Amino acid sequence: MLKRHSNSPILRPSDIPGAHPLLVDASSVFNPGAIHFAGKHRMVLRTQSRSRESFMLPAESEDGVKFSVNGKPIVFANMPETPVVSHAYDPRLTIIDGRCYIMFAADLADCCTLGLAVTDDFEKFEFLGFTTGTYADTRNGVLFPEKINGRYLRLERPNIPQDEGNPTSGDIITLSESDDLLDWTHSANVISGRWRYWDERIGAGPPPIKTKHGWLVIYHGVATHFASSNIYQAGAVLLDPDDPSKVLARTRLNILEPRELYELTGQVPNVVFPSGCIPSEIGADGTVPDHATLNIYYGAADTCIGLATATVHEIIDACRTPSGDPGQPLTEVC
Ligand code: BMA
Repeated sequence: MLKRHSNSPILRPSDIPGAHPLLVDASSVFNPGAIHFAGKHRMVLRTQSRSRESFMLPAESEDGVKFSVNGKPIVFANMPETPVVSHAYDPRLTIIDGRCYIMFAADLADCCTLGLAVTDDFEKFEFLGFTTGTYADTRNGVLFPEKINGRYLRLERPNIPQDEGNPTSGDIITLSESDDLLDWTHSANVISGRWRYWDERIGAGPPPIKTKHGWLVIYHGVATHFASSNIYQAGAVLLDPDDPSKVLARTRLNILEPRELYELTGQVPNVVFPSGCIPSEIGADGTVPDHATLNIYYGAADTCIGLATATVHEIIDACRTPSGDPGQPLTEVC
């Protein structure tokens, strides 16, 4: 349902400047955070060197398609030496009160936690802390761009232990609340994975988009029941504008699945992983209008970055039709 941009993939490992010796001939660039900030389209890229170490790089663009990448990895001011973070990755960007916050996954010795950083200019980045809260092991944290009922909100995906040797994952996207963006308390389960279908394991993608119909959340779903490999796909859910724990509609079909060669093959085959979204316009009331185009940036096969688009109207329509959950018996003959 999403349309791939004709320039997709818009960034490949060969686009990473070898400015830093560790990033000469980088192995991958994927799962970017994206935002329009200070007059430009901006991304924070997840990139891996040939040592498979993870780095974040800033990138900027005038048109949202052609990005120039700053080859110097982001060094977060005030980042403590302990606990030791083996990988910091999958940044999600949200503007709150004019500042750009970066929430990212941080692999520690025995769990994954969510780190929080902030920038005002995409040159200096300050680490604010590892967030704490109900879930010690959690990932795919995304901040809402405003307080609701006086509190900050985020979606997150608590990790549950998987089969030994497999990466941690989970099948519930939850809503948490906070007064300071650092300490979070669970407030509700929002959606669960739908076993046997496209979105068995799930996690929020880009931060929620405010529309006049509600909060539009693009998420990833993983089908785990194929023998050869898991398939990472994208879907969407519409949440109540005043109480985002309430689901108004959810796509029964995925809206993007791996089909192009750069999505089917790479470091991890069969992956589209949406993580950034930039609307073509935002109305005076702060909502993204129905006719606005969403640029959706996604990691493809954990190797490069794809761009796909749709209007708000098209994605909300896909949340509503066809209705129901996968597996529901057909009641009409078409
Ligand atoms: C998830 C995360 C993502 C990654 C995806 C596919 O569990 O690790 O960063 O893109 O798997 O490998």
